Amino acid sequence: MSQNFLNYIGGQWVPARSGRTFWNHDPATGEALGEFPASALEDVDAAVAAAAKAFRGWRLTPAPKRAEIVFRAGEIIRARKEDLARAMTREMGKVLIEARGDVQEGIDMAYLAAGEGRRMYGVTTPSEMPDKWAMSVRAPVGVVGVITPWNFPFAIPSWKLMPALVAGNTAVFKPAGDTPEMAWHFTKILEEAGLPPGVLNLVFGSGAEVGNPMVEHPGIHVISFTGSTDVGLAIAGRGGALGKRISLEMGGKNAIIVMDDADLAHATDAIAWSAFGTTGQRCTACSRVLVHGRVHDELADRVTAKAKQLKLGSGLEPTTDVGPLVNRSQVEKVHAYVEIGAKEGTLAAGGGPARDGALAKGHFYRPTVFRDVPAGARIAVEEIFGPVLAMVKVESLEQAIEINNASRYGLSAAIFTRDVKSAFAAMRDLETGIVYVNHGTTGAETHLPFGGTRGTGNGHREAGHTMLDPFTEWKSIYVDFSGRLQRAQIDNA
Ligand code: UN1
Repeated sequence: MSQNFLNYIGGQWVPARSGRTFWNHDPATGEALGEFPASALEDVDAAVAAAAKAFRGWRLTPAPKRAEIVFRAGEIIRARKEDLARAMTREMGKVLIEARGDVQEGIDMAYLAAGEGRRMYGVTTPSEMPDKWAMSVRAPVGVVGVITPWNFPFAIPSWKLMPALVAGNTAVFKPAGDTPEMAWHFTKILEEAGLPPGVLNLVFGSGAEVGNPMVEHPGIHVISFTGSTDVGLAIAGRGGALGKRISLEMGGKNAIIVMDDADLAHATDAIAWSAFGTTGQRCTACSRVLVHGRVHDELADRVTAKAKQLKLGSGLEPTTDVGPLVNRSQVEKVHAYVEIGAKEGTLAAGGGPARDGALAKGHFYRPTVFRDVPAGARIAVEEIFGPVLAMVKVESLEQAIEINNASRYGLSAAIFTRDVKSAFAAMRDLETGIVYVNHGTTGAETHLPFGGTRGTGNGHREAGHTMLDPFTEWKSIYVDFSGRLQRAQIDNA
């Protein structure tokens, strides 16, 4: 049963001005799910105007009151967790337990961000002059533009929009074309929670027709983007030239290092979960294992056996381990890499789409393992964003760390070892935004900063105690109560 959905602009649910629409589809069955406005510049203009208007009142609403609305949204999300998770699995394919986890991140983030409404600490410091008071406070930036991907269609909008709104900004939100329905639920819930009209505006459509006009729009002051490195860098270039603040979360090529003293059964479970969970479509997914030469063959055998056991199917089936890829072009991209990999390493599991029986209608791809892959091979270096794992032999921890740090990306890395010296050296020397010890590369918790180095980001961190940083300006305030001219750096020198 399909449904029609509308943009949300200035507190009204409205179609695209052009009347054009697009559809989202169930990647497990190909079924059309819903019809959404295919918006364009004029819709972005309307959304920015509504956000600018709403900013006047919202920024003056006390932060604890703004935060209460976000808290209420968390309560609504919690009450609807199961329905939201099912809608997510239908819309983008990940298995139900993972979809529940994605929704849970939204709940966690709502409660965490709501708490900031009663903190949002500033800093006071003594003035160098007598009878003068000095402090720094956070101020909202204005209208923020939020552009989100399909792989975490609830968690990622939560990381961005909840802190942005608590901080007193208003927002224009453009979700990925593959997962508009989750963005609709997210927005509807905030409306129900009591968000005033215009504070959050939802505009569906493509990157070219909605995303680019947002980046160009003089009324949008911050762009917060999660997605591919190529698109992110283009946004940074254009937005930077226009003087905007651009906060980016982009690709990853996350490695798990396995030392020869590691618990290989534990490492195997963690590798399989990190590499094939969400069908490999996490920025944090493990796509390469840097394994000590002494245990490479044993670990490769174990991981291969595990990959072959995983059951493909609809994410709604409780027995399914791995759901479909999100769309056909992802299948094509993944398969192109697998063909490259076949020339670079030894194919040990998977290696092609799965089309038997009920799988024929969906975008399924077999969990794929390559062993004996050279560290410089394309499948060991480039982001694939699918269920493809490259196992690379290393001779030492130093070599593993060097390979990890030479990557274009720097989101997450992990080490399996029983040796405290290796663990602490890895914690110190791995140049990624997230490091795990005896744990896979996925599963970041919302109350720690999330983001990466090098091609993964541009220095910003989302969530955690850093959540307000992309969405606030620091304002330093001096209050002189001396009643006379006082000249800093001069009268007291
Ligand atoms: C992402 O893939 O962009 O750490 C987000 C994790 C999840 C979030 C992933 N909590 O794997």
